[in-house]
Amino acid sequence: MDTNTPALYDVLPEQPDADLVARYREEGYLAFRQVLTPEEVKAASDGINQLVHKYAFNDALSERIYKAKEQKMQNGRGMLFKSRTSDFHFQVEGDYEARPDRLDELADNIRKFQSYTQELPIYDFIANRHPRLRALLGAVLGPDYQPYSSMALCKPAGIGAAKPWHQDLAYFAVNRFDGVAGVWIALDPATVANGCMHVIPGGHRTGPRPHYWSKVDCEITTEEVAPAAAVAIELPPGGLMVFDGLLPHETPANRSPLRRRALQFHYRSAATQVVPREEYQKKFAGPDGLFLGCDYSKVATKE
Ligand SMILES: O=C(O)CCC(=O)C(=O)O
Repeated sequence: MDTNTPALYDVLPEQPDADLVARYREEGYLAFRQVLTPEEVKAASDGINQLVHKYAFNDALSERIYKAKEQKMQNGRGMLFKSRTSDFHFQVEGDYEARPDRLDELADNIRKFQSYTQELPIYDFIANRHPRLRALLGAVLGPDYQPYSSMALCKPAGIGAAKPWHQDLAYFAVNRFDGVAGVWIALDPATVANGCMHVIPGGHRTGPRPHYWSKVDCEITTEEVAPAAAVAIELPPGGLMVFDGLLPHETPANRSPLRRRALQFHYRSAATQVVPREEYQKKFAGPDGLFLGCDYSKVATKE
């Protein structure tokens, strides 16, 4: 197995073979440049604008939550629009001022979309019925895997904030950590300049790492992740990365003039159960039994 070059391939096969699955187990991720068609990318990208136009400042459909004043953590500051009938919500980037008379501009300044799979048929198709993605997930998680969450980060041109080093399982309340995978799909060219994914190959094998709330977000310290070992995964629109829930990863800030939108979905194996947070916190713990993940009760608020 060639582990000296990134686990980045052109085509996602119809049925991943044992070598690909072995590489996933070894390195904690696989990336493919060509997965969604240009039409699927366009529909998924336009969908973000459609949802912003449907929900933002529409008091019948969504409520507005604005935490800027009490929120010290940079990545939790933007205005949040929350559906009144489902868990769907989206949040504006940092200090960007959302205005009802500038919805196109607002759509280009969204930071986060959450619980969006059922909002549009294109998201449901990609998340749950895309044949090659289903085959890939079946190969790495086993048959009867289940959806766990949908949460996508977008990085607006020029102001897109960094998502610092973290493991996704630092957030997810499940009872075991060997059967959770994320799928990250580029909707724009994702480059180092506009904030593509960076991973620590094989970093999932060390298990849970300590996270803390910084002034930016919940993150692993740089001593814990050795950024020199990181690999940048640049992907064209429609390219996809599947990665282990324990793989340390980050995306840098976008200071470039090009936006970087992405979709993200998480899945769990049939053997993995969702459990109460107290039970999960006892497992995502160090030798002293202390929780190592992202404890929302400790989010920094303004002094
Ligand atoms: O899309 C990004 O910028 C980062 C996504 C990510 O790492 C996450 O949501 O956990």
